[in-house]
Amino acid sequence: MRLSGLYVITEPLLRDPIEGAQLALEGGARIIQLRDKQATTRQLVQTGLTLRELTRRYGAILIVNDRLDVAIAIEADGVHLGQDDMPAALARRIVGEHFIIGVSAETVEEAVQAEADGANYLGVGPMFATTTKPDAGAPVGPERLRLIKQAVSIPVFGIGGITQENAGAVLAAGADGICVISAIMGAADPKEATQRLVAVLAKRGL
Ligand code: 3NM
Repeated sequence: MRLSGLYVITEPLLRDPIEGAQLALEGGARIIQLRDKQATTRQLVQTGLTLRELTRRYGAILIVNDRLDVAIAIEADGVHLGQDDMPAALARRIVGEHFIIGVSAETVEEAVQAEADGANYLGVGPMFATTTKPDAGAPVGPERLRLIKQAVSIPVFGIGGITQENAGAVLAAGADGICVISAIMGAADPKEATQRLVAVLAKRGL
């Protein structure tokens, strides 16, 4: 299955992950990432198992942030790894071919390395200023995504500060999809916010 479209990430500080994922799935999200920097491993596994059931019901993809062990344990479809997490090449040795590995890349060099290491997709950002990830660097903008897209052949998602208003600029730079947290988890009506972003993507066939 080609990785593209709307990729929604949970954030318990904004909304309960299960409620948020349910609304995003109802709105048409096809990829959900379990991300919870505060949870204990036990909590993460519990939430993950519920999200596994939920995403299966909607035929959606489930990715776990950072934690390869949790991703395997709950039978997620994949894991997302940052530059400080387990290197993608080592993760690949553990999971074999049939498991999605996503990697965060901020530069062309990181992107090329991630692809060589066996990543299936890239998250490139932050596209714009974001308060959701306090340790994110300065925005790299859609132009960086364009350069990265030209340098790799795996799907590239823009992330960071993406809204209904600026998503078009990220897609115009060649993104295969967009990842969002606050635009959906922080929305008064997450289902409607999802539908609106899905519509922006659909205009470009994504
Ligand atoms: N990673 P929002 S930015 C989780 O640049 C994450 O790698 C980023 O949240 C990166 O959609 C980010 O609310 C936060 O800006 C995205």
